[in-house]
Amino acid sequence: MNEFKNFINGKWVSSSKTFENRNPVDNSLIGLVHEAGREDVDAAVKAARAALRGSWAQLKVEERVDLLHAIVDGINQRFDDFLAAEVADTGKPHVLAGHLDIPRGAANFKVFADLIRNVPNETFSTETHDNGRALNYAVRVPRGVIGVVCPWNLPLLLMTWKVGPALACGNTVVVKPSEDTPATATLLGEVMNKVGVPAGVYNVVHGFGPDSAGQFLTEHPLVDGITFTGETVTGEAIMKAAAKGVRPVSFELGGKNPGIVFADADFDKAVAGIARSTFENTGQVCLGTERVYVQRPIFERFVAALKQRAEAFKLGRPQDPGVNFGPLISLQHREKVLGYYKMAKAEGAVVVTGGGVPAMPEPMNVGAWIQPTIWTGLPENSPVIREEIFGPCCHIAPFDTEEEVIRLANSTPYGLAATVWTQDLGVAHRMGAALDVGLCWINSWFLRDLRTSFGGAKQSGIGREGGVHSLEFYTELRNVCIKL
Ligand code: NAD
Ligand code: 6OD
Repeated sequence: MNEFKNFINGKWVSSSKTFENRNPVDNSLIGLVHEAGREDVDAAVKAARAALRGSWAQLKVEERVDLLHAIVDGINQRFDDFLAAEVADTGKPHVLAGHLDIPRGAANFKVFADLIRNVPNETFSTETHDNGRALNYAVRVPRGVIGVVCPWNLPLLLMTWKVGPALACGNTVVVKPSEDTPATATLLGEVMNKVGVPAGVYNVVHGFGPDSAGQFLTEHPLVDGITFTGETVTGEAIMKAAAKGVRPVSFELGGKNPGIVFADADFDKAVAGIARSTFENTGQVCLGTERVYVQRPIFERFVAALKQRAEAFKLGRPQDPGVNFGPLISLQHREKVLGYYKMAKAEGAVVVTGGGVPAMPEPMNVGAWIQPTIWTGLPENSPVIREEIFGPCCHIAPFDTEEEVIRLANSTPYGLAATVWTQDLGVAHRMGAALDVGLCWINSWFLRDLRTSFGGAKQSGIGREGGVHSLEFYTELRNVCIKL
């Protein structure tokens, strides 16, 4: 039986309380997770604090950079273990985890290791009242102990997206992985020890949110900043915890992202692009498209073509050849998504395809499988169009003018991402300027350059991470002023 223990100060720490970790493909038991109590979280935070002032602080930047590169090598050497662990936790196809999750898990350390060597600092020469001069220069110092609270959809990728810059900037971390995906964060502890990252720099505490490790971590007074990816409502709870002690937060939250297809778009590329943005990772991508707006002249043709794509997905065991569609993360999440499937029907949606649970052979028949689903015909005020579902589904509506689609796209409290399909450069630039989002992809989706800013507008987040933008949260800027 696998056991996922807490990783505190470089050691594996058991707990008297455990919970089950199940594989969503067939609901089989993967292992038992040791749930951290308040005292475990306290020990992890104190270990992180000691390393922050001790072993980690004593390293030169070059030595830290070398260690980050060693972590990259360590992940790559155990690529198959990370792949197997991520696939077992999430049920996602091998091909997806092998191309996206695990390589990005390694790349997130490399990009910030490379960046930290080349951070420019500002200096100002100032005239003084006595006709002398003063020199101002900025020093970046680590923020401190960072609490990292993670979701389950891209577990290693999204965790390292935070741990990479945090460590590069000289911070130490306590990570709380999602209760649904404890494996890769745990495995990373083995890599940290193997490559010689000092004890206490990287810690992992397992558990849930409220009254569990998530709450204990975010409430801990010795945590200097909290970076969180997850639901907007969870962000609100964490923000309350962070208010005590006025600790800064960096939030990547929910979305209800529009996909906009103009009549002049390259039709086949637009269909393929929207199929990917709607259905990749079984729709469990924060950047995913759940509202599609298609210009009227191509509306019917587009709906038919997307239906064909949705019906062509191959569901099955992650490792089987050709499989490109996995289950949802859990039976519990499936209940939530099916709730929206039922609501869409009750509200009179035309169910273009899907709408339920597919027939799967044993033993997958008890897994968290769901059909890719497309609707049309719902009013814009339907909860199906307004609320984040986080499943493999979208509603498609026609539009006539640019002004109309901008109004529709922006009429939500979220503002994470948009994908726009057009061959008109003028339209592309105007949409980039008008859409109220943190990320606007034109003729593409989830095309990431890790040096660019990442984050959401409105209720989709606070702050930006990525490249130099990560320095805003992971360092404090100190100005030193010297009277010459
Ligand atoms: P979630 O908010 O339910 O949980 C995320 C993490 O927060 C988990 O580790 C959970 O245990 C913890 N948590 C829950 N309540 C807590 C509390 N009160 N205090 C401290 N920790 C708490 O999110 P999820 O279901 O794991 O992930 C799906 C959500 O994440 C979706 O809304 C999705 O849009 C969002 N997401 C956003 C981005 C982004 O970049 N904007 C990326 C991925 C996922
Ligand atoms: O690519 C990234 O850096 C990133 N944060 C992706 C988020 C995906 C959300 O599910």
